[in-house]
Amino acid sequence: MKKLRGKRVLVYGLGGSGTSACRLLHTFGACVSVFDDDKRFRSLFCFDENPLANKYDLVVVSPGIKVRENNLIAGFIANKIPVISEIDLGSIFCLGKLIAITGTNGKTTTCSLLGKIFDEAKKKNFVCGNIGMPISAIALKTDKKCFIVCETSNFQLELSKLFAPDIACVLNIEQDHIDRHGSFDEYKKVKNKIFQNTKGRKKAIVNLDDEGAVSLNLPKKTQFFSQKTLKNGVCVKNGCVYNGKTRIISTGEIPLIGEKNISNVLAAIAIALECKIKTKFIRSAIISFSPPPHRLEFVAQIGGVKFVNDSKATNVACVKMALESLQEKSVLLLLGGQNKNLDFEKLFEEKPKLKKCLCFGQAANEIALVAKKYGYASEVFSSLKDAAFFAKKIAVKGDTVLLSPGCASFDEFSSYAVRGQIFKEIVKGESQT
Ligand code: UMA
Repeated sequence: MKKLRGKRVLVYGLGGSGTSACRLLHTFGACVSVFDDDKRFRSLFCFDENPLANKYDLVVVSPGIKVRENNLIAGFIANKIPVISEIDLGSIFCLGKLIAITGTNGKTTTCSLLGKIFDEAKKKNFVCGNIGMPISAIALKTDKKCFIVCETSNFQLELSKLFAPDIACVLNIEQDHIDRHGSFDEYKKVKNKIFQNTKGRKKAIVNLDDEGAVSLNLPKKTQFFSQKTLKNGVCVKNGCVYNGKTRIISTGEIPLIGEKNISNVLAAIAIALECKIKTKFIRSAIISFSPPPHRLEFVAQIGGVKFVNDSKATNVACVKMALESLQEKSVLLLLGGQNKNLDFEKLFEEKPKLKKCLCFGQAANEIALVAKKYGYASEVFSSLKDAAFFAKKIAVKGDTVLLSPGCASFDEFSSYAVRGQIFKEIVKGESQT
């Protein structure tokens, strides 16, 4: 696979991953053509209008390409052309220790914390993948001594065959991306691909407390971490994190909100220890860690009303987690966006403490109907802006206005980050109606 000189390779999808893949392939002498369903790319000199008519040696697919019912991909496979994912391509050129972290929620937090632990220990590292930096973009900067922390999404795993992390970690599995995969079973099957090449000295590290993660087809020698006491491995005992008999840190020193975040920290610790990082560096990195934005991010307290931005909560499980973690009594919850065929009953059937649901965007009516079924008051808005301004108007002292949408942002915004930013601007009065 590494011999690419003179090979005819098609890159499908020209976002950040696709363009980085093109550069990498070009560096190794491949003859690169490109295809994108967005016809604006047609003017590129290497754009192939009819890729099925040409005999490619290899096709590299970007994560955003939906594989199910995609005639082009089905055509390549039928023509026996090898089809791989962008993480396959990038990872085979990476030197050093490759660490893949997946899970429905908490991936970015765990990867960022692990990167910080390596920084603290002065170990060269790259934090890449779904977090934003394609692995193909950093592959050639790696060396034998470095660590590559790859946030790994289902979209990246779906077509992967060659991705073979030295450490593969699963944080948790909940319902997500059902619109793309068709069913929860299929979603889990794709998640399981993180272990498809885990053999020999390669390690699997898994959250023992998460039913979904444990239900995967785990490699024999999987190493677990848990918030309950374990004989071996990273766990919590009497309010402190231990690795076997060695005390690492008190849970009170962890500057992250919520139980799920404790599990994310345990994962980062277990991986760091596996990479032989000293406890003192792990500890200092955790204590000084600030979580990435848009995750239960405190925005402001105005007139006794607390505003929290959790725009990264793009699935129902994440909204549940936000409400459990905050434990506020009077919440105005902003929910909505583009539903991924997720089941909102799972949120309301547990009777969360909510004052009102303010539902916005494409999924607003659908969510409001479910809320009503469970006896919750709700209002429907066409946009996040309208919902947020309304929340500001009706909130009274003691309320918490929480944006934890449970949906993708793409009906209204280019990303969850833009959605969170706009919410913050509205809260701070920097955005007008
Ligand atoms: N395209 C098609 N056909 C399609 C779909 C897309 O041709 O059916 C084309 C688009 O016209 C566009 C290109 O593909 O030109 C976009 O490719 P892409 O969506 O793979 O975009 P990238 O910029 O490469 O971003 C991807 C990830 N995007 C997705 O998985 C949707 C980014 O994750 C990731 O940060 C980046 O690679 C670097 O590795 C984003 C994401 O939303 C943040 N991830 C999902 C999530 O976290 O829930 C999985």
